[in-house]
Amino acid sequence: MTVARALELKGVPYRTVELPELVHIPHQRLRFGGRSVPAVRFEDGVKEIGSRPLLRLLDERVPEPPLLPADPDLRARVLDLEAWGDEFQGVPRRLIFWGLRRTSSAFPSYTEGSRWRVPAAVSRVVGPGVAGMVMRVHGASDETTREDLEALPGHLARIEAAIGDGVLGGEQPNAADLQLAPSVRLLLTLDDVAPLVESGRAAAWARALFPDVPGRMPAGTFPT
Ligand SMILES: N[C@@H](CCC(=O)N[C@@H](CS)C(=O)NCC(=O)O)C(=O)O
Repeated sequence: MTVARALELKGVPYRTVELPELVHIPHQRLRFGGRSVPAVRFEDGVKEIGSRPLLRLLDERVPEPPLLPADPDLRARVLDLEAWGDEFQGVPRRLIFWGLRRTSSAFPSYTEGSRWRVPAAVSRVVGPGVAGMVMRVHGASDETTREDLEALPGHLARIEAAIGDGVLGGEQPNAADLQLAPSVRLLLTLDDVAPLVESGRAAAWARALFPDVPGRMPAGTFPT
């Protein structure tokens, strides 16, 4: 979502290649020399992997609109938030797969619109196993779920403060907006967690930048 929005903001037409979860790791190694998505191959053959390196490269290739402020102090704060955002991705990622292992009926909602959409009947059977495997890849467990939920108010407070300071949520989305808003938007797909996010300005900011995100994890998935 981060890179797709950056391409759109820069007016760069692109085609999305969707890869099935887990199978993408060897594919990415072969094609991009790394194990993760997102990655981009430009028409001139230039390839890059990783949301942050990709946004730097996009600013070089298509300077307008810039994703980093010209003011050195603001730029440093945006880069700092973006770097934290790269780590913060792990929170919704771990929570969603922990939730899917427990509530596999939610799988189809997260694959809506995908060419790899999983029929409900199939996801009920294989879902918990797949979610368990993906949890291992991302280091998710009952303990990380507890830690992530307990740390969430602090993380959200940092985002709220940055919105309050105008570093996030400005007229022109910057690299930190594009990095953090998708993670907050994904947290809003978790009915148990959404009220926490809705209590501040982060929910409206994330929805404004990423209105349509598939996925709905029913309430009661996470222990009260
Ligand atoms: N944080 C990096 C990597 C993103 C990332 O972790 N993507 C996941 C998507 S599920 C992935 O491909 N993980 C595979 C792995 O790292 O094992 C970025 O923003 O580009």
